[in-house]
Amino acid sequence: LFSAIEMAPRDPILGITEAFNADQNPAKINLGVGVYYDDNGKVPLLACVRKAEAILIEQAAPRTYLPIEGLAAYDKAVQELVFGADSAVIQERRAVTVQAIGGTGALKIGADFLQRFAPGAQVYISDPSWENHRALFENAGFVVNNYTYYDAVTHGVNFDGMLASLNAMPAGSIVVLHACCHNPTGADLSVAQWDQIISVVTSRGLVPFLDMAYQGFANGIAEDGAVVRRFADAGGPLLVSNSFSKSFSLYGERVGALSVVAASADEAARLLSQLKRVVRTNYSNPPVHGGKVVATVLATPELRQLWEEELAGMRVRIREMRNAFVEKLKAKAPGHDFEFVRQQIGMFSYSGLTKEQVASLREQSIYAVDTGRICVAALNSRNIDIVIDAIAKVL
Ligand code: PLP
Ligand code: TYF
Repeated sequence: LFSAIEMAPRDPILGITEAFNADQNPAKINLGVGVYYDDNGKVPLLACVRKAEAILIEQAAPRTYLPIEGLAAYDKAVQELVFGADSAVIQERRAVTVQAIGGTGALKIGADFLQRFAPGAQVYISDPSWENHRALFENAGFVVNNYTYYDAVTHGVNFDGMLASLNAMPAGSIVVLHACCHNPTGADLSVAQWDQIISVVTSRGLVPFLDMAYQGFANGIAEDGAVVRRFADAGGPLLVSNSFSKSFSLYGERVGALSVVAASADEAARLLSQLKRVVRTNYSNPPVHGGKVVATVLATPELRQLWEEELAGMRVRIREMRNAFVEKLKAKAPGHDFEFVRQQIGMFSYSGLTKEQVASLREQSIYAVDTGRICVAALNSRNIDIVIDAIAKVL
């Protein structure tokens, strides 16, 4: 039965971590995977999370099954975070939210749900996008296409190209959009550009699927979430996957959610029943701990305040690293212009480094993605000079 099975290709990003882990050089640096490290090079355990966990341990609650759609307090808190507590979609009970196993799980529930009710639609993802977007929607049975997004010359968005792509899609197509902190490029749309995108998506009858894995890492929690609210206000169907892996530094707890906006409360109830069916036939119900931690933080004013401060700290530190990267490279490699790294936003930068240059960096035990994507959130005051020297050398 199994003898003819071939090796599956490695995940291009997680494969880098495997190679990094196997590297014996104590000075190795991993700029591959999208994980936030603090200035000591450690993945932080946020103080708001520690405090919420202390409360939960004190409660010593039994570990019963959660409902299929997850912890009610979590779903409510997520919905308010994503859409705003005073939003029309919440007031009118048109939004449904199910807890998911990370942002990936949320995308998967959404993909399976759409495949059931829009099997003929095609999916469009940005060129380039997070690698898993394509695989995930293909696995759910969709044909996946690219829409124009990145402009390698400006290191920003090819906005006219993106609009042209959207205008060429058949009505009913599913468009996966990065709500903020585009992965892998770090190139985001401006507020005015989003307005145009929302208008085209709505008027052409496209189905927007917003993926928000980095809320709070661009300009702030409310600022980054504003695009979701504007889509919700525009009417029409809307799917939103969100993840707390990065914003709560809870990667391994797998905490995310899928929210879907319906046309009416009645439609929303029917959608929820179908989403629950997808969950039930995949993993029955989600895990308890991460959802409780996030729900506790979001619903407890002091902890929520602390979270917002800690998230702001991560956001500011990444921005400092962008500035340091640009300034230091300007000094070490004056013939090269990396000013665009300052304009890019979130954890990543499409640095423009070629595959060959990335390979040369790896010989110095510095790991980046073949595409030239580097995780700016993995730079710190101790490793940045080593990275800059190595980049200057390969340029
Ligand atoms: N979507 C994007 C754009 C991402 O970069 C990630 C990164 O992990 C995810 C979804 C998945 O989130 P999670 O790790 O919570 O599954
Ligand atoms: O893009 C990244 O690095 C993060 C982490 O299959 C990640 O989103 C990468 C690959 C993957 C799952 C998560």
